[in-house]
Amino acid sequence: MRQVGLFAAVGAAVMSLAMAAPVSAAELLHNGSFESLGAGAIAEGWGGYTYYTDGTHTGGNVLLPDWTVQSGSVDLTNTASVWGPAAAGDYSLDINGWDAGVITQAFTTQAGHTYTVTFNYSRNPAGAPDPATADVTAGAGVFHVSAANNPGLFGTGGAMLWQTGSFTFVGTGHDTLTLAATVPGNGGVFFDNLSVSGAVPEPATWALMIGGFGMAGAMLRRRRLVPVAA
Ligand SMILES: [Ca+2]
Ligand SMILES: [Ca+2]
Repeated sequence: MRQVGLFAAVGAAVMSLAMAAPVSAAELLHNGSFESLGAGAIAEGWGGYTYYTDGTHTGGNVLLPDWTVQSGSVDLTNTASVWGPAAAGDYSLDINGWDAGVITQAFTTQAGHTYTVTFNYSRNPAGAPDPATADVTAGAGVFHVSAANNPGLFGTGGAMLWQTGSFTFVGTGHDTLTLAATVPGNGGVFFDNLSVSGAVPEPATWALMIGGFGMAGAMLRRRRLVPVAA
């Protein structure tokens, strides 16, 4: 019983150290590639899916999974449509649904640690303004997307091309990623493949973890030397 208790105590100590350490390159975002449509989502007449603030689109009452539509509306479009191919998977997002959309996703960060936001962006090949613009923000970090009508950079209908955007921000403990259209209308900047990657452990944290494992091993070795009571 004492042996089991010791294992449990050492295990808990090591686990708490491991949990205190930032995980290298951990993905903090969910549904950043817009592959989850929401249970019961039905494609609309034009082939895609429009999500509104009240969780509705023409095909049914379905929320955009893991994201909150704060204002306006956004579209998800299929890779095989005029609004394709997607940068990753089968779907990508037009931040201008039937009007300028704003979506957010909140996540937990470690205060003072630096995080990296990466994403692919393009423009609606069926009538986006020139340029289509949108802002990606997280903490004090911001990326102003401007996608001009340039087929060399963004392709054409059914043959979309994608560019990569990236910026960093310092975590405050609880942060929010926001995608916001900054032009009106039903065609805007396209997004796909969004990622917020976590902090890399600092040398001091690694030393603490390795020390913890070493201490656990020493405690177990010492315990083995004590004769077991009959
Ligand atoms: Ca995707
Ligand atoms: Ca649209």
